[in-house]
Amino acid sequence: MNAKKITDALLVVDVQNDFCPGGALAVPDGDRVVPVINRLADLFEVVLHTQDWHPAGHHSFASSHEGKDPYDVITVDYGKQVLWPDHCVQKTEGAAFHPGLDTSRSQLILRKGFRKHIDSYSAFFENDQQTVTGLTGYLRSRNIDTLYVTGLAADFCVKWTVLDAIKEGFHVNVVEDAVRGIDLDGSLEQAWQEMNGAGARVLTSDTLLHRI
Ligand code: VGL
Ligand code: ZN
Repeated sequence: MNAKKITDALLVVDVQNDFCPGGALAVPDGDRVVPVINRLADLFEVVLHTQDWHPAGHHSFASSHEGKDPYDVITVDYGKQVLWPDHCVQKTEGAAFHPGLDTSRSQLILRKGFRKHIDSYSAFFENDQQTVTGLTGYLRSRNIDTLYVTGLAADFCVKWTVLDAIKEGFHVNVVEDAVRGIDLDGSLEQAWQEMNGAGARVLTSDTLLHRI
C-alpha cells in the first residue's frame, strides 16, 4: 500500500496550543503528536487540518453558564454537552496551531465550533449531528475515499470525526501514536472501543512510514 495516493488524506485534528501542555484544555502529552504528524505529513499528497475556533462566550464554555464548572455536563437542545474551560477562542494564542506543527503542506484548514450555540467535535457534523461543515462534499468532490486521522483529542474531536467519517462512507484509519486523549471518566477507553466497533482500522505511524 502506498499512503501517497491522491485518494488518501492525512487529517490532522485540532493540534492547537490550548490542547497542548500549558494550554487551557491541555491533553496529557498532547504535544507529543507533533513530530509524528510532521513525519507523516511528508508521506501524503493530501494533508488537511481542522482548527477548533470558538467565539468568546461560546455555549460549550462553563463560564457561559451561571454556577457551572468545567467538566460539568448539561442538557441542551441536541442532547448532552460537556462544559469546557474557555479554549480555542478565535484570534487568541490558544487557538493557534502548536508552533512546532508543520502546516506548510496543508491544503485545507477547516474551522469548526464557530457557531455560538452549537459545539462541534467532529470535522463533519456539529454536535447537533445535522449541521454540516462541508467536509464530506470537499472530500467527495476530490475523490478522496480514505482518511488517516491524527491529532487531539482522541476521545472527543478525533473520535467523533472518525465515527462520522465511517458513517459518511469513508475508509478510516486512526494512527494510534499520533493521537492523545483527555480521558474524562474512562472516555478514552470507550473511544477506542467505539472507533474499533464502528470499523476504524487502528495502526501505528511506523507501519505507514516503513511501508513506503
Ligand atoms: C475538543 C473539547 C472541546 C477536541 C474541542 O478537540 O477534542 N475537545 N473542544
Ligand atoms: Zn472546543
